Amino acid sequence: MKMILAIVQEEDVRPLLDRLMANGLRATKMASTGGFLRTGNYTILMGADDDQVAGIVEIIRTVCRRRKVFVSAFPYALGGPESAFMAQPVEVEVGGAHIFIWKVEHAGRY
Ligand code: 2BA
Repeated sequence: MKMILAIVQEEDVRPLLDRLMANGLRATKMASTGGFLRTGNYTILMGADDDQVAGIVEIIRTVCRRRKVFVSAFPYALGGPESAFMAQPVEVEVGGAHIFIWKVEHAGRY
């Protein structure tokens, strides 16, 4: 068994869960926040059998889109308070999804 963790953007989370549920897969959605932009995203946790993993990754890859966002401040990323606001918005590409997969020793419902 594997644990799949996927960090996805807000716009993608609903269609992603719809697709996962339609395929009989299980998932948990948690609200999370990116360390760089400090904006909201979602972390999806999925416990899955080994032979389901490729299909899940393919669903995530298909549903989650890359987007360009403009940010006018990096309050934490660039250092001191003088860097909190920039004159020109900067374009940053966000998404589709960051996926981490690891082996599960044991899983069960108690
Ligand atoms: P954030 O950390 O808020 O990052 C948002 C976007 O800002 C990133 O999009 C990337 O395009 C850019 N970015 C992040 N760190 C940067 C840096 N040090 N310098 C320049 N640009 C930077 P994504 O790569 O699509 O990441 C989206 C979200 O996925 C991230 O939000 C974070 O919550 C999560 N994430 C990405 N890689 C991760 C990792 N290795 N471990 C844990 N979480 C990760």
